[in-house]
Amino acid sequence: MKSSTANTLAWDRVWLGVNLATMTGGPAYNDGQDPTGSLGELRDAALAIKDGRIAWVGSRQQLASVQWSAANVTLAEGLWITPGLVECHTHLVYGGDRSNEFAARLRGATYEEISRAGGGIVATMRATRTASEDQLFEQSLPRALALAAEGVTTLEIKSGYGLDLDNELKMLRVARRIGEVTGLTVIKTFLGAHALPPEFTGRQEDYVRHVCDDMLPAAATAKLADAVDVFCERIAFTEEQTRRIFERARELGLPARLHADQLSDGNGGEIAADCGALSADHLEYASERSLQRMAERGVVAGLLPGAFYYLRETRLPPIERLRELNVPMAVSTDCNPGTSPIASLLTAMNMACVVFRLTAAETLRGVTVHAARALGLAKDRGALEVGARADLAIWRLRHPEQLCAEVGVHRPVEIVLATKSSRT
Ligand code: DI6
Ligand code: FE
Repeated sequence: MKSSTANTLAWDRVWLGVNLATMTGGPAYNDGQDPTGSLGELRDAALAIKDGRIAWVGSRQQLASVQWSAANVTLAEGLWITPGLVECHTHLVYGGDRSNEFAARLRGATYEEISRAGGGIVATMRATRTASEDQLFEQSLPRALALAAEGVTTLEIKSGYGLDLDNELKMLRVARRIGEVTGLTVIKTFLGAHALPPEFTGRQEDYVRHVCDDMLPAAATAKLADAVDVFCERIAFTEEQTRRIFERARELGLPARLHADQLSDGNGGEIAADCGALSADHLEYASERSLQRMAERGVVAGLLPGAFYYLRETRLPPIERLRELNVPMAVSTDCNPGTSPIASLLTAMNMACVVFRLTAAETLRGVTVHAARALGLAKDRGALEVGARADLAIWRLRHPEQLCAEVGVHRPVEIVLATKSSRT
C-alpha cells in the first residue's frame, strides 16, 4: 500500500492479481469465433470498490502507477470475479407445489390439458390465495436464497398467482420483502394477466378491464410494480388484450415485458417490439417477422431452457436467427411451480448450452450484461466497469466457462453486494 497523500485514491476494498470477466467490449453476440474473448477477460488484474460502486478496474501493472489506499486488500491470485449474476425472469413467489402435475405429465398429460382441466396456474393461484403474507414469504424465501447462493445479486420476481387485487399486491409485497431481507435488488413485475381467475370464467374482457382499470393502477400507486408482463398465448390472453394492457402500463410509466410465443406463434415478438418492451421471453414459436421487429427495436430475447426441458418441448427457439440479427439473448430459470421448478441459475446456464446450443460466452453474457438490459438496468450492472454497482461474484475457477460446463460443482467463494458483503 502506498503512502497516503492528497492525491491518493482511497478505496473500501481492492482485489489484487484477480482474473476478471468484465463482460465489456468484444463482439457482443455471435461470438462463436472467439468464445472466450467476448467475456472481456482481464488476467492478473485489480478491482477496487468504494461506497458500493466499482471505483477502479485494470491490470495489476497499471495499478503500479496509481497512488491508492484501501481499508481492505485481498490477494486474489487464481480467483475470478464476474458481475453478480442477474436473474431476469422468475415466478418464485407462490404457495404450494405442483409435483402432482409433474407426475401427470410423466404419464403423458400435456401442460395445456392440465391447464384446461383447472390445474396449472389456477392450482397455484388457490394455494397462493390461501397462504397468509407471512406464509407466502416463508415458502418463497428459500428459492430466492438458493439463487443468491449461486451468485445472483439482482432478481426479477413476477406476480401472477394472486389474480385478484389483494392477492396480487400481497405477492408483490412479498417480493419486496425478499429484497429487503436478502439485500438483493428485486425487480417486481406485475403479471395480473397470467391466467383467467375462475370467478371471471366466460368474462375474460371484464378481467382485462379490471387489470387495466384497477389492479395495474393500484400496483403502480403503491410502488409495487417496476414493470408489467402478460402471458400472451392461446390458453391465456390475446394479442389485442396484451396491447391494451401494455398501453395502460405505458400511461403509468411502467416498462413492458412479455411471455411471447412459448406454445404457439402469437405474434409475441412483434407485439413486444411495437410496445417498446424490454424483453420478449420464451420465443420457441416466434415468427421471422417477430424476430426482425425485435432486432429493429432492441428487444432482448429471454431464453428459458428450464421450461423447454420440463415440457419436453421439441421446437427450439430460433437461436441461429437471433444471432444473425444481433438480438441480445438473456438466459433465466423461469423459476415457477409448473413448467420450470428450478431455483438454480447455474443449472439453467448449463441447459442453455446443452439444450439450446448457446456458447458458454453467450450464456455468461446472458446472465449478466444482457439480463441486466432485459431489466432496464444495463446502465449500472451486469458488467465490471467503473461506476457500476459493486455487486460481485467471486469464484475459484480455471475459467468461467466451467460455470456452464459443470453442474453442481461451483458456488461463489464470496458474494459482494453493494449494500453489504458476506463471506460464504
Ligand atoms: N409461462 C410459463 O412457463 C409459466 N408462466 C407462463 O406464463 C408457467 C407458470 C405455471 O405453470 O405456473
Ligand atoms: Fe415465465
